Amino acid sequence: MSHQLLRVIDANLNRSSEGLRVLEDVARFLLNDAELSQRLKTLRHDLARETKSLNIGLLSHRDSERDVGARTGASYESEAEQSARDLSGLVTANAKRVEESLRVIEELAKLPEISSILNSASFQQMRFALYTLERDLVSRISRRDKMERMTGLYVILDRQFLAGRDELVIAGQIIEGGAGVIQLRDKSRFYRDKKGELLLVAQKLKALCSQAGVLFIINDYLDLAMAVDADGLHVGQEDLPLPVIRRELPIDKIVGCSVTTLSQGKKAQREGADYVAVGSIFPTATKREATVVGVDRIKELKGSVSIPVVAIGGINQSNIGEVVSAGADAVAVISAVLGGEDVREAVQKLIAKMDLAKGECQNL
Ligand code: TZP
Ligand code: MG
Repeated sequence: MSHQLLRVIDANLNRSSEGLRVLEDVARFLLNDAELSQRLKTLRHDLARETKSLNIGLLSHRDSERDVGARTGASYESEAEQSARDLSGLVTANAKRVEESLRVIEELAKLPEISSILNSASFQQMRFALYTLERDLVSRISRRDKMERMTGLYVILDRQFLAGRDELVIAGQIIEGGAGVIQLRDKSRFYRDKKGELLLVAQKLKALCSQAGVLFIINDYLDLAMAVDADGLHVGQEDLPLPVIRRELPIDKIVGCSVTTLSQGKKAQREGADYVAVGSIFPTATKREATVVGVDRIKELKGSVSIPVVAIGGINQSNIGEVVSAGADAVAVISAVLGGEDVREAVQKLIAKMDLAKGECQNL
């Protein structure tokens, strides 16, 4: 094989393995994502295995001092792009670096003098694996910010609890009170058949929440969540399966899943849930048929999953402290906020109790 060809292959192998190492370390240390880092590690090992026989030849022909590219400082991004780069930009830049260099090797491996040493199809396979990994990494990063906001009070705006009150007015009071997440929930048959009306409500709520920096989640309806560009969708065990939802939703949206058991929690995480809602923690008149799981289930679930755990069901001012002390990342309520007259005050009081319990946990 010619000196020039070995130099091109050497440069592109270096680019791809370095880029892969950057991506792997992002997945491992910044995202704490075992599954993604394992996939990247496997790819890095595959690459090393494919090119092992060439190592000595490549090093013998390495001539970095006389590489004209090294002096021109060739880069994949403009200076403006580099300075504005966030984690997602860093992932994209490195993924592109790997994809492009794998493509160069893939093409060169078709030449007769190389085809007996390198298998072009293997490099093509690695390139395609990386396209998927790039998407999964960017998706993970863009959902991470929303997952981190899954703390504090999560108020479910259940339309059956409004008793004629206006959704937007009530949502405004919930926001003023300091809740960080609002979910729109409607279980009535009436609106299942009149989605257009629910859509209008959802659109207005989404605009209000975005403006206030509050996460807006839709319960049950994937189509509505997509139509109003909600931050996420919440589903139960009998709704559309998580893998289907994950496939349909844009990659930056989160999905929450209701669970009662640890195995449901682990399964939800494995299938792509960004948070789980565990309950019913206490008996509740809002959902009489719900299984009551007790406060200990929160602690057990926290030990079994790494995604945020939201506690739900029968939580009010007198027991919210217990729920927070058990380790819940967020607390979801309906009647404790919508059941009374003063929504804003109810939210404030619940949050004050949560803060108190958190303070006590830290002092232990
Ligand atoms: N899922 C489990 S319990 C429950 C849901 C939707 C009801 C929560 O409402 P409340 O009034 O806060 O008990
Ligand atoms: Mg549901």
